[in-house]
Amino acid sequence: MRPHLDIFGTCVVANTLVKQILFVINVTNTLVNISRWALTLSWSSLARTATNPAHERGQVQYSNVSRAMACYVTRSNMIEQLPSILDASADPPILFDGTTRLYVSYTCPFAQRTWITRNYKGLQEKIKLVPIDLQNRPNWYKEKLYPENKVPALEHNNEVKGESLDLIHYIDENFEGPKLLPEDPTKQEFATELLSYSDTLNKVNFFAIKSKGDAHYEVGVAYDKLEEALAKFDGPFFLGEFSLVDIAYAPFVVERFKPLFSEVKNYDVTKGRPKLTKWIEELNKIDAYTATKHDPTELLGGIKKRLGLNEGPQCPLQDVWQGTQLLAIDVAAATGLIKRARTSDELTEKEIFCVYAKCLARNSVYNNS
Ligand SMILES: N[C@@H](CCC(=O)N[C@@H](CS)C(=O)NCC(=O)O)C(=O)O
Repeated sequence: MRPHLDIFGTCVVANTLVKQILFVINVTNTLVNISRWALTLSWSSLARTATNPAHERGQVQYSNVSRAMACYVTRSNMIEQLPSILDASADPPILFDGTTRLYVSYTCPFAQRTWITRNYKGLQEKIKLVPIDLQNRPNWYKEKLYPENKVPALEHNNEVKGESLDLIHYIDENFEGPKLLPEDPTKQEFATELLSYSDTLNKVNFFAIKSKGDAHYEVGVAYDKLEEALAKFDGPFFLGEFSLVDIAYAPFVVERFKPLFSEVKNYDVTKGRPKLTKWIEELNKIDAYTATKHDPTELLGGIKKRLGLNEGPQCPLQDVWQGTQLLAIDVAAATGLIKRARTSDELTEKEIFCVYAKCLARNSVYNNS
């Protein structure tokens, strides 16, 4: 009988053990579920704080936490299905029907500024993106919507507004979402200065890329100014925290100038500029921005083609065109002088010398070719 009792006893102990293990598993499961539920509750209430219109939020101000959450909300919305591009054959949307629309081109850096602003503020649902084919624009765009016929343009409250720098301010001030300009007056003043400098930087850069020399000096001065500006406040961005200023510069510097200078002029704009390097690194962590990036090969290919940089570094076609223009000026000047000489208008010695020198130069060019 004893062995039978032992087996029975062992079975009872095993049964109790199994029950205890099951109990522990159940309790753990319940705890996990409770914490998940609590987490969802706090995320969604924070998300609501960050994305609801100001009047729904009442007096709620954007704290650091809600600001961070807004990014989270924006991030989750980033998996946005981008609408197809409208070309000349496309019908217009029902204009001025109360829908807020942002007209862009996926490759336009000016439009990209407004698109990043919209994304960062979590306005993907509120502001509908309407991409336009700039090479084959629909007529209704100019005729019925925006006579300037450029992108970006914003259709809002029965009005159409343009100009990227005005629009990013407008979107920031008239829509909900995290504020993209700090309250601090010193920072605001600096923002105004930097936003106006962005146009200068663009001109200097495009000019330098098109020029035949290396242009490192002029461009270097401009990027030193940016490096200096990035050191003014504590943080990787121009005003410390991410703002409209970063949005104004990012599409140009990160995706266009930096790779273009590197490829066309063999010049690394970030070399010896650690703050600029860090700024680019940090920008590339912001989904509201990265979601607007375009395929770099296609983007740079398009710009090089427009700037006439595709024929190689010396661009012979451009040389020929410039030469032809110079020749035309010479011919016009010479014809003028001949006419004056024929009407017995006295030419100065200098004028005669000029004609003579030009003839000599022309002959030597022809003889050498
Ligand atoms: N100053 C304007 C410039 C906008 C602009 O030049 N957009 C270009 C595309 S990147 C455009 O629409 N070009 C068409 C055209 O000039 O006909 C802004 O900041 O919004």
